[in-house]
Parts: sequence; structure tokens; C-alpha cells
Amino acid sequence: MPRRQPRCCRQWPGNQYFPYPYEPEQFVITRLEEPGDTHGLHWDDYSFALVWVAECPPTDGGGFVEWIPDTVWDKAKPEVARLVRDRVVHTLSVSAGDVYLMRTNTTLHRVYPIRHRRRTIVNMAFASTGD
Ligand SMILES: O=C(O)CCC(=O)C(=O)O
Ligand SMILES: [Fe+2]
Repeated sequence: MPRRQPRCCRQWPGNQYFPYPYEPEQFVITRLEEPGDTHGLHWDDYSFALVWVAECPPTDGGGFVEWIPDTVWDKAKPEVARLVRDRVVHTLSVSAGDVYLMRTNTTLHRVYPIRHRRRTIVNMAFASTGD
């Protein structure tokens, strides 16, 4: 089946932004509900994620975001442990009702394991011209 040409949804100097090219992952709902549940360190395949937080434990219950900006996903040799050792790991506490935007293809990120309660988010992902 021929691929549908993506419609540009936003223009910014030098770049255009598109809905995530892989339709089943344009909107992803993720729930962490058992102690120790996490979303491990990773980069996303495309440029941006707009994450809507529906439920989240208080910060001492985990569920905050850890991130290392300006990192390159070398798929052959990701060297995640070296980046965590050598770089500053930033943290972002989030609560129910928060929304955050992340440059997810050049930011190594994860969700710190939850200790109790439940964490639910909706991730809307977008691609840019560079993708
Ligand atoms: O749950 C979050 O805050 C981040 C989600 C995420 O990184 C992802 O869905 O790729
Ligand atoms: Fe992600």
C-alpha cells in the first residue's frame, strides 16, 4: 500500500513538524502500577514527545523523569552507562495535570522506578524534517 504523505502540522524557522510516522505510536498511553515499575533509559525514534501526565506518585514515590540532553543514539554502541557516569543527569518532577515537551531523539531519558501508587501518561509523539 502506498505510504500516505505526512501532513505538516507546524512550521518553525528551518523545520517542519509532522505527526509521528508510525500511526500506532502517535498516541501511547503508559501505566506503571507495581513497585519497581519503570520506563528504562532510552531515546525515542523521532524528535519530540508531548507528555500529558494523568497520574503520578509524589516525588518520594518515584515516577519523576531523569534526562541527559544533547546525546547521540549510536544504535551500534549506545554506551548508556558511560553517559550516566560522565554526564549530569537532570531530573523533572511531574504531577497529575502536568504536560511537558521533550526533544526525545537527542535526550537520553527514563522514568525513575515508582515505589507506590500509580503513574499514567499519554505520549503524543512528533517527527521533524530532520527525521
Ligand atoms: O512517561 C514519561 O514521562 C516518558 C515516556 C517516554 O519516554 C516514552 O513514552 O517514550
Ligand atoms: Fe521516551
